[in-house]
Amino acid sequence: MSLFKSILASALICVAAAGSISAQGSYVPTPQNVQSRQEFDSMRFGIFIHWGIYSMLGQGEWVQEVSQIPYSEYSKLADGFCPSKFSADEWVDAIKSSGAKYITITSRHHDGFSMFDTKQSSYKITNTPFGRDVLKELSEACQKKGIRLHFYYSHLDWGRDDYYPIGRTGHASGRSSVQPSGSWSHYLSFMDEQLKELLTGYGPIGAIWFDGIWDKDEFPREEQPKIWNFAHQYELIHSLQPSCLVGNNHHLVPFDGEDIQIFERDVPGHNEAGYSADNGISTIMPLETCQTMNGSWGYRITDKDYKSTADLIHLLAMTSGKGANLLLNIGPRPDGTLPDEAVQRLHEMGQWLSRYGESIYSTDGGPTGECEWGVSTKKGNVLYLHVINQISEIVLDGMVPAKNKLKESVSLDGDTITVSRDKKTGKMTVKVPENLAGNPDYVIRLTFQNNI
Ligand code: FHN
Repeated sequence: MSLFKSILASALICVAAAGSISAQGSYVPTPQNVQSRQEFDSMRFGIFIHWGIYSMLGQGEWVQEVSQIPYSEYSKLADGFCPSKFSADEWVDAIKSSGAKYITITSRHHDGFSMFDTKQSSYKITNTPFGRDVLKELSEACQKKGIRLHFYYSHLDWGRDDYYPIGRTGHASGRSSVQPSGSWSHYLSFMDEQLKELLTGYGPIGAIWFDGIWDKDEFPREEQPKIWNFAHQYELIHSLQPSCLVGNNHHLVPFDGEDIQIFERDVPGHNEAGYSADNGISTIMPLETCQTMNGSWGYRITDKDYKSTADLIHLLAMTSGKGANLLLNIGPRPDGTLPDEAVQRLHEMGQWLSRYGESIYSTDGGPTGECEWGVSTKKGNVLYLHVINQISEIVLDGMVPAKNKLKESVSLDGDTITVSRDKKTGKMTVKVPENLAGNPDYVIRLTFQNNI
């Protein structure tokens, strides 16, 4: 992708908003939950961590399924898991240096291995030679260093007998094909007990991030809440920690009881990854886009296809322009370290955000939508134009009424920006300096007399 496509003509070709969703069912979030939604919405940038025993095979978190490894063999990886270089403090320092405000880590992925000291299963990190509870260490480091912690939690499980009937994946696990009595309700209770542990033993948790119900996609959307007992599960979470947000990466219109809408590998309104055909865009919930830093979620030893820092900054600007957070993924190595390429990008994003962060944090999506030249964000009486693709001028028509006077027009690099304005209509023509190559996102700040 060319980052600075030369666009000679001024343009206002913006992408139309996808179907918006402005109502939920009967769920009424508590005041603490509403406050937590607002805080989450102001953060704009978080880091996703996919880490588990699969990292030892270096082929991503789906290796058990993709390589059709039976559970009896795969589970032996646990006996060799010893990430001797893991340091929660080092992770949190590196992540904080990027300007990210929260971490979402896999507490249990589809392989069913718990990365915490659960009492509900012996298939867990404290039964490996490592013997340490990484979530505990991470929660302590996060609290000490002031960064919020979220837990990813898989609804799907490729190992347990009580995950029955099996869905569309996990058929090579070698599980009993005979239904153990009371199995599904047992599985639901198992998840409840684990969620109780996660929400009572690890300090304040910003969100539970569910994933995997699409494994049972033979059931229509309307039946999913009943199958997974969402009413009970979501209520359990909200009662244990009222400010804990519930998000579910089901790629569907959000269900009652959810607090965040998640988009996988696409900014809201796009569907390049193919997950967002049917989910609309909520106008009442905070939005979050998750994306990989290379092409993989879990550690893949051969995947060096890292997005450049400039591309990641574009992504952050694009998600912010849609009023969404970016949850950017890293797959740590089996020794517990973050890949060097990831650490470098964290550092570089932090450098960019330390200078331009005012145009990202605590902003809303701006009035332009997505345009050829980039996007806009806004905060109070300030409009930020994120010029990602070179253009000579930007025309803003019908966005800020003429009576709202323009007080200042500068770039965040300190350049004065020429704006001509039609006194009657308020239509503005913003002159963009030439030769922006080298700056991944040239930010123009337009300050008005009143809120926009
Ligand atoms: O199957 C998972 C995948 O491993 C990964 O966790 C991503 C992250 O969004 N979610 C699922 C696919 O939708």
